[in-house]
Amino acid sequence: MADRLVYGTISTKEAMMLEETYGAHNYQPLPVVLAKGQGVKVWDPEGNEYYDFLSAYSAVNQGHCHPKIINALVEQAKILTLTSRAFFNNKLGEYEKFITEYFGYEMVLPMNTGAEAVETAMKLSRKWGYEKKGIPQNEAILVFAEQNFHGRTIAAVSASTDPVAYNGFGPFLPGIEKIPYNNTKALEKILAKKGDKVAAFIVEPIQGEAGVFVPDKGYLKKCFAICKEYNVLFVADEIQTGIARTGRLLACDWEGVHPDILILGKAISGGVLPVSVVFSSREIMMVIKPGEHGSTFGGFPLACTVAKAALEIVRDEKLTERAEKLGKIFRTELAKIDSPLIEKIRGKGLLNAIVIKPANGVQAWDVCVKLKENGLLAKPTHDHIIRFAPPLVITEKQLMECIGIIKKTFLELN
Ligand code: IF1
Repeated sequence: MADRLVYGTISTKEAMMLEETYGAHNYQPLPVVLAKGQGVKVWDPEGNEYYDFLSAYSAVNQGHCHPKIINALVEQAKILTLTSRAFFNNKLGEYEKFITEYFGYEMVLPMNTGAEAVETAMKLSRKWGYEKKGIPQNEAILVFAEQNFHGRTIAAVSASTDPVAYNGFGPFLPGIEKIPYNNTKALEKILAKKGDKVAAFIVEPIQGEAGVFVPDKGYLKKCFAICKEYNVLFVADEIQTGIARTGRLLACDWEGVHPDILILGKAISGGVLPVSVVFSSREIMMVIKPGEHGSTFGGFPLACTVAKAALEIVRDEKLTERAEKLGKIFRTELAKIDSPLIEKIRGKGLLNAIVIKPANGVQAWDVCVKLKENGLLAKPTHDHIIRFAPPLVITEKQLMECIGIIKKTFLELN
């Protein structure tokens, strides 16, 4: 490992010390410091090179610092960055037309982080429930799947079944019900019982944080049909699974499901700025009246410009097709690894995970530390599951090299 400073002025050791001393300890990062990123690769301050197999949790699908996105950012930043929504601007409407046509919706509400978009979808669903479905005021119910992840806000953690996410943050939101994931009978049961007051069922098409749980084929389609039967909105949180990650533009596309409300974030901007959106029909979206919802930066000119460039890359560089093709190769090759540490391999497109069976005192964390030493960055989720999600611009040659690194790592740990 090189140890002379190459990028920036802060060494790996110094960067870790500074974060440790001055930053909240709300994360336990892998012991690596990133100083530069380009495409599928990142470098630490000393110039050591790594393949990024996390992509900032699927926000960097277009690759780090994609020149087209960066150029769009820099050019717009010289002209106009933020206006607030107190005034119109010359970028928002053009972007809203582009992005609603791109994803096939009538209207869009622009926000910033994923959590804000989830909050927006929750508020929109509730208001639709009161104004269009006739649910008595303040009695709307939102149904979520257990083991979900929808962000870190009080509303999102009110829907969480992970004590690490909600412990110590109560009291929680009323009007939230949780049912088992990948279980259409559970949805049928709760809607049969309380459907008249349920405004929406909010679900991830694949549960990323839970450990890349891919539901049974037909789950989404069946849930959508049950929701329609009870006049309940089907809301898809595609913040992590969207934007080509699973081998379709949206994970819902695998089942031909068109969510009543669609939530996107992360890779909408290619990981350059926090950009999120909530899509819906005019009939649903128009229940939000002027002044009832928004945010300072929501849909700001810089974000509109960056997001448009980022989405054009997904289309022009055929990232969806690449994710499907390379994901199949990735899972096929991983399945050939003979290691007592590997319990299960699962995923869709280039959103994959290995479930680790701890052996000889080796945990998923140890595998990730060894992967790092071998030049590939991945991180465990929920102790024993390692998520592998490279930028979708990875070439087949690079993927094969990374599969070689993963095989070598497991051999070294066996
Ligand atoms: C962290 C997890 C992933 C998301 C889905 C909403 C949000 C996320 C499906 C909120 C965000 C991020 C958050 C980040 C790590 C990462 C994560 F491990 F936390 F759960 F990806 F799985 N819906 N996920 O995945 O979007 O507000 O973050 O923009 O909080 O540590 P956000």
